[in-house]
Amino acid sequence: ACVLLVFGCKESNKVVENNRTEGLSEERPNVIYIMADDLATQAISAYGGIYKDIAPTPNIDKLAQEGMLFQDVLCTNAICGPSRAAILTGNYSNKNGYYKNESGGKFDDSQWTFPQEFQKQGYQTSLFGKWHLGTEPKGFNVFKYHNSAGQQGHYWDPVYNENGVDVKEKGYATNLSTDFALNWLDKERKKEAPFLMVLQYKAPHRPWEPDKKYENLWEDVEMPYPTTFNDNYAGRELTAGDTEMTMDYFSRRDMKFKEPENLTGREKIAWAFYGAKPGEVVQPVGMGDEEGKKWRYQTYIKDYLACVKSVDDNIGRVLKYLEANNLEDNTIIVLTSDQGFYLGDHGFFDKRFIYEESLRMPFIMKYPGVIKSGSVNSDIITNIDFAPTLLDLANIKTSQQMQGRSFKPVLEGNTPEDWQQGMYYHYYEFPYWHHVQPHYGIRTKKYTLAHFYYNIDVWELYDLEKDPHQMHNIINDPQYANVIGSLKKELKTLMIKYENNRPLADFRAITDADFGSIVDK
Ligand code: SGN
Ligand code: CA
Repeated sequence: ACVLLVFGCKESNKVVENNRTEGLSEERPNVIYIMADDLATQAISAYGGIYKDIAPTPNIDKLAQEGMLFQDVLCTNAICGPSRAAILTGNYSNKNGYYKNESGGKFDDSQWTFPQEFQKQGYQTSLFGKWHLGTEPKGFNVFKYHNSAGQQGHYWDPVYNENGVDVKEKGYATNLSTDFALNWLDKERKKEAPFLMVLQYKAPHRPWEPDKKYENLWEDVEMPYPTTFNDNYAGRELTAGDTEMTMDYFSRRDMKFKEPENLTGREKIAWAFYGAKPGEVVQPVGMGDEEGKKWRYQTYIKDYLACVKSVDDNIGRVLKYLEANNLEDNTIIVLTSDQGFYLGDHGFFDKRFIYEESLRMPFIMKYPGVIKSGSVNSDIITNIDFAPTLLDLANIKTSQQMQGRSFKPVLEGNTPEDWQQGMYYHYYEFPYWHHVQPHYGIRTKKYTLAHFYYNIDVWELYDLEKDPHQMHNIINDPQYANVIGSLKKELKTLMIKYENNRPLADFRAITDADFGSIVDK
């Protein structure tokens, strides 16, 4: 395949029409897949929201202006490893086997993944940044991934595994991962072949450590509060009301308390994580409850948004590189996150719930000539649809079975008539971290219906048109009896379709399969 590509097409990677070989057609665009970790749509100014003026993201916004911004890309299991596994395989957790982060297990890497297919079809492939599947990445000519803290990585002086060897680097992770990526683009890859570059930032994941230059960006500013900041969880006491992800659960490390000197390894961990358990609250001495809650939110949101600022800056570097090297026209750029995140919404941080802010993934795609610039789409798309779409756009045919479906027609502005009108969600991890009850459910344009089942039996229904902030669980409202009936039917149909229509005991057994604990970290 590479030989063909040399034909006068250097950087454009277009195979000359009459030199086609089987399996290849004329378009061989490059792909840059950028995924931040725990990046919420609320933190991206292109999506609007309360921080858009105070903490704008101009480079991500530029991508949106030149491409398509997706309003309803949803995560099938809103947590890191499981989402990544779903993205790589195009399959739900129950098919790819990676249900939970804290399984102590590993992604079954004997499975097909989309980067392997790109590589097989003659693409130069690379991965930089976070991998977090407990394995060594497959399908990449070159990789350099975060290999400390259980592959969560560190913000400062992180250890990366570079093609099988651990290397400790000096500097700030978001900048470093971009340096490695740009270096590969510029100096290392074979320029006669098209490329797939996967660039996955650790930021803005916990513990939200900003680059030095952004540490005090908003010192004198009081950040706005989300509408649902003071949610009292009425009608959801056993679900949203029984978590360890409210403003009460920030640790000393999160709140940037200064570590005492002379602590031993174990003591350091105990000190840093104080606050993350029930009953432990971290705030300056003398602060009252309400003031303390606000103070914790302010510390958190400023650090979080400062981490996002570095992500945005570094995306700007990538865009500049493409521009300067005449790579813009034939390169697809994706910007997404492994799931959404709560930025004080419902009084939370973290993710996991089917509730909107963690379910919704930022997703922006640019592909000049194919995607109309400045377009916005609101079809329901999920993270298992990414792999088939990218392969489709690269004209790679595969016999691999994926549960996801290509949304290439959506990108071209022609949503198929039979496109999905609802999506199936299922989260399995419990109780660590954050004590969120395992649940499954269906999300349509109008409703969210969920069943929380581990050691409770609670159904919830939200009317997204009347109650977009999901404050009113209307499962017992007789007016919705018919709606509930038909949603339950649709949910069942999806569970059968995705081969996950199993007894609750089976799901609970998945949750119970061994998991790590706070101390192990
Ligand atoms: C760590 C975090 C949790 C977070 C999980 C999962 N705790 O355990 O807050 O929910 O990662 O994140 S920390 O204090 O150790 O940072 S994920 O991105 O891997 O899903
Ligand atoms: Ca994540």
